[in-house]
Amino acid sequence: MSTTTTTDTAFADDILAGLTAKRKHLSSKYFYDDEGSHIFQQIMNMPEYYPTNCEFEILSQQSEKILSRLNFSQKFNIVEFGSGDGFKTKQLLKAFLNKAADFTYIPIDISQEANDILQANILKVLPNIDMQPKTGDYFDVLNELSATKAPNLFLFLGGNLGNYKADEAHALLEKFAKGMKKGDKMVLGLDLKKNPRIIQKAYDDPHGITKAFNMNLLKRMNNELKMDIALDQFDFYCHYNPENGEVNSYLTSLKLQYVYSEVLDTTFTFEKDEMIWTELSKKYSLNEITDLAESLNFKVVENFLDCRHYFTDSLWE
Ligand code: AVJ
Repeated sequence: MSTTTTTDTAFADDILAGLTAKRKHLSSKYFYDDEGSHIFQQIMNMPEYYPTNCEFEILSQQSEKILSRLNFSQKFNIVEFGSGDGFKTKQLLKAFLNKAADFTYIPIDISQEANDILQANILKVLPNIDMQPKTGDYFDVLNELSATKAPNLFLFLGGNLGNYKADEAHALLEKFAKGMKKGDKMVLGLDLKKNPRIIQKAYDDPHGITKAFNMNLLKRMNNELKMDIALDQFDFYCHYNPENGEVNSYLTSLKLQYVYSEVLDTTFTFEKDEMIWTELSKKYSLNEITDLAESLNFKVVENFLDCRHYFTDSLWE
């Protein structure tokens, strides 16, 4: 995920709406300013945070198998939504090139800077790749591409879909589907249900890095909305519920407190122990994935799992 993609007013409006709601909430999409993206890198380096390593393993070891299931007989596009630094995608691209696959790699990001960094990273190891990064909105680029007749492989990796509530996830995939033509395929990275302790530890980490990731949003509000939130008066809490596969994360107020925002010209009240919901990270079963795909008129071609069966790169058609 890239750095701040929304205008300041959208940020201000969303925070205002979230903090005036009966059950307060803040959107995890606002975690990723420069500092937040840096903290997320640290999360991905924690031993407890397994998804990154799992997906790296899958793409390192099974990309040839993924390629063989595509059945594309002509030059195709690999279109990636939210590619980050390309660390994992590089494994797939490398394997595809080794098999002499003929494709154009089209990573889409709203941030020009993210695209520049990604391009430099990829070209360093794969200098001969045909790469055409697009800067802009996912769906604008999708519209552009739907005019071309080359087959497309869409990549939505990293388990990012898990941050969307069920109806939002459905709506997002529906929009992807609208930009796809017959024969196009998509690889979705999805985190799987597993021993609840493993999931709990990946989010409630002993290093306090995930806490810092959440608290950074308060820092961001202090800076951008001219607030004076006392960071030590908030704590972080998260909980994995194995019955519905949801990790829900919160910032909790340690006392009754009032915080003023100059930008919003509003004073917010936080009760002692009041929770501000910050993030959903949904974990799926393979059956749920099949149902989700079918509800959108997709077919699951194959699930590519890591050796521990913690994560899937699910190939849909
Ligand atoms: C980037 C959305 C996949 O939900 O696992 C990591 C973000 N939040 N630790 C996830 C995250 C807390 C991450 N995704």
